[in-house]
Amino acid sequence: MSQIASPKTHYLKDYQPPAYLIDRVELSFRLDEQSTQVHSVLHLRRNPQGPGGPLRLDGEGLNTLELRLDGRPLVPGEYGMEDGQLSIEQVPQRCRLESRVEINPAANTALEGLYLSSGLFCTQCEAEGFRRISWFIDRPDVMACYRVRIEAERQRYPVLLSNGNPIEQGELAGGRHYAVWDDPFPKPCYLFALVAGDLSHIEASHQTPSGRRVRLRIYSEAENIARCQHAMDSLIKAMLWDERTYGRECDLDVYNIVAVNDFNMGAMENKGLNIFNAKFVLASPESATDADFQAVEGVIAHEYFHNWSGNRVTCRDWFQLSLKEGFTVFRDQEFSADMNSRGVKRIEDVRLLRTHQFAEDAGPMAHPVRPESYVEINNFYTLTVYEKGAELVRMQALLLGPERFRQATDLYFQRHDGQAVTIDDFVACMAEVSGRDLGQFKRWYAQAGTPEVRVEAAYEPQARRYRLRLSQDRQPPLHIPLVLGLLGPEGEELLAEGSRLLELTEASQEFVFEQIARPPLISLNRGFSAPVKIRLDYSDEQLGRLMAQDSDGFNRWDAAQTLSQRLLLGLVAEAAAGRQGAIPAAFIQGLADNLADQATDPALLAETLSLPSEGYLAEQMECVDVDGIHQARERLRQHIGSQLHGPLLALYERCGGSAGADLSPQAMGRRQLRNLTLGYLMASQTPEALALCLRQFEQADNMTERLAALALLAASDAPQRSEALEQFQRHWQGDALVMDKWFGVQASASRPETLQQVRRLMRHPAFSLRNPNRVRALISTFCNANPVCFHAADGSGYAFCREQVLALDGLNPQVAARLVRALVRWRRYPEPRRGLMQRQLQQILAQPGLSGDVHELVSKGLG
Ligand code: B3K
Ligand code: ZN
Repeated sequence: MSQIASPKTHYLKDYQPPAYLIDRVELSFRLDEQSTQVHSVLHLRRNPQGPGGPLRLDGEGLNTLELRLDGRPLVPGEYGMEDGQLSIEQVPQRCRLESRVEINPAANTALEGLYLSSGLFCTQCEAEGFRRISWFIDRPDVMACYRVRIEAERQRYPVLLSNGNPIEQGELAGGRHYAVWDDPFPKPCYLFALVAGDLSHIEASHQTPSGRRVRLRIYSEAENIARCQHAMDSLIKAMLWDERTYGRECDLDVYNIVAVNDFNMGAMENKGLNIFNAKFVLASPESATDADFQAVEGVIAHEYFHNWSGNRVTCRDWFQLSLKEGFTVFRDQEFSADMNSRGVKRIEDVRLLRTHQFAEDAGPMAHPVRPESYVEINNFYTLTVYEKGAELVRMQALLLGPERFRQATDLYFQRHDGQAVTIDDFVACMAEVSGRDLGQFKRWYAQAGTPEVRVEAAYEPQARRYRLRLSQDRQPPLHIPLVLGLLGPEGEELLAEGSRLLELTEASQEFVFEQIARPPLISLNRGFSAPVKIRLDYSDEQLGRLMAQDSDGFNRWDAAQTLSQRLLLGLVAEAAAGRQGAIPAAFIQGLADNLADQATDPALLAETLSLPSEGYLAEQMECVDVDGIHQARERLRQHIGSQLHGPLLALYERCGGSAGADLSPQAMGRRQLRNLTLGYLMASQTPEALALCLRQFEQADNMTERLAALALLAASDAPQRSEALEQFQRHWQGDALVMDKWFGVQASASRPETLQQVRRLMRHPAFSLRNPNRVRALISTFCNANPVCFHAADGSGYAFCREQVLALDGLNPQVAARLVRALVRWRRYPEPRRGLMQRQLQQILAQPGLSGDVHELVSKGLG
């Protein structure tokens, strides 16, 4: 009898409510590294809305020691155990099902269910990890109240945590002790959590507007406790923001966060007991970059916001994942925008979306925000579900306007509190409050792919009329909200209201503007109001005007990006034809003007002065010329570095001098700008630039500047390169998170010996294939952030990827499945790369015993 579910496709259209519901669960853990016993009592009742049929429970890898129904032991023949399910035919309307199982946390390298991380017991249950802990109806629409007793050896596991409130604790014989936790809120089992270990904590307290005092604790290993304060500050900011912005307050007496070293993703929003990848908790200026600080703030907030958008109101089934993830990402994006620079945050979010989500939407794994089918749900925690899902919420917020949107979210939280619901329920609240028909809008949730909007315009001087025709390529057409401005010759807004919201709902639609005195320059999709590609042929001169004059900061940045992109892709095409394309003086002058700009927010200026990444440029090519892109971009960087040496140096010096501990947006912006100018200077390859870089590496009082200098050195051929890497290693070898940065800068260097070096580093004592952060820092960085080496024409990068995917698949299928994505877009590359990538995928597929996770991605990739 097998407990391993064979891979099968699940369809949204097949949804059926559960046959049984579980009202209450009593769990009791006897923790032991190799042999933990889990005793569970499920208080079940037949679901009046259910389809009938036997009671079916999910379980995976459980050694079942005992099963009892209403106190009576079940004997073989009374139940079946097949394909990861326990089924019992004869079950009363209400009953008590007891099970006792044995599991082996030390052998759990998949990091799903109950596992050990650096001597700490911890859990990860989303999406379907609870079935690796105990027999259960493991689906989000079964919500129960939990009482959890944890028993462990006192010495090694002094801290015992679970969801909810601590209600009892005590000593036991043999050096053991126990704690009992009670969570008053019904929850799906994916939100269950348990932690046991030797942990320190910091504590704070927060009073909600209704007067509840919430005790906040962040737990970590003792040596890291000094790095937890930023996470605590972020948590309190997030609580205040959610009270103010959504009227949502914390419903708990105790809110705990635990940092663990081995974690498959960023963090997990378990009710009252968030478990975090240490990378998103720990931060100090010496050891973390500004980007790390911001990531901690964002992820802490994201998980806290889930307490309402995800926990109080949860998903009916996993097809609705974006209900909680898209909405919560939107909430965390807006939070970060309010805490930092709104304009910069929008640019970062759109860059991520356009570089990676658009790519996903154009590849073999393209799926709608609400997928219709999946084999392994863990493969659908994607940029589409998260980031595009957030854009869909953003568009609804735009269509409703801020007040109505707030009323609609109030209605959603109130109407569905304590329920497991669907995306339709969310949109219905938006529609009801606004009185708008959002039926057409909902197509966004069901269609994969990035829409394109074509723009044609005509100006009639006599009639002072401007006609704009917008056409979309989607069938049936989507409801696309596009914010538009019309600029006059001096950059003035020609529309009285400045910006206007156009709603494109037809395949092709004309918008007419009267009383337009002069031929306007159009600024479309301001603020990136819709996640689409705009097809509009601007001249370079028009882009220059938008860049200088548009009142919309996002479109100013976007015009600059389009100009650089056009230039770079032009250089790639010229080089492919054996010519050296020219770099126009006007382009360099435009940059020089920006370098001299002392008025603009430094972080925004840094964004404007940055060239599009190699990955983004690759996205713009039908058939990707990896080396051509790299060479063109390096040539341009070098040209900028030497042509603008003086102004770059001046700006570099101007941006110096803020203390590393100053984490204000201003100070962070200055560091970002300083690192960017250093990069251009280093590209010029002058001894002066190298001296600056070495000075910054040695003297920086913060990781943001030290690491940027190290990355530049690591990518260079400077004789000081190895000494710098060596020195960094000596200093940080005991600090895993910082060592990840050290692995990363080496893995991303586009140098001929990088692959060899990556292989060597895999034998470094600080590296382990079992730790997802290490794998991401070294192997994923090489495969995803080093296009030149990964796509080496001899196929060595691809073969390396295949080897690592297979090695990881036996340990941790989720991590293996993330990695294999580097190969699935093989059709976009010219021969020989295309064939070489395809062959690696075929070899992976031929491997016996492949996980469902990797199998699904590879077969879709090849299919
Ligand atoms: N909800 C978790 C992600 C779980 C991933 C499971 N494979 C973190 C988050 O989005 O907040
Ligand atoms: Zn989330």
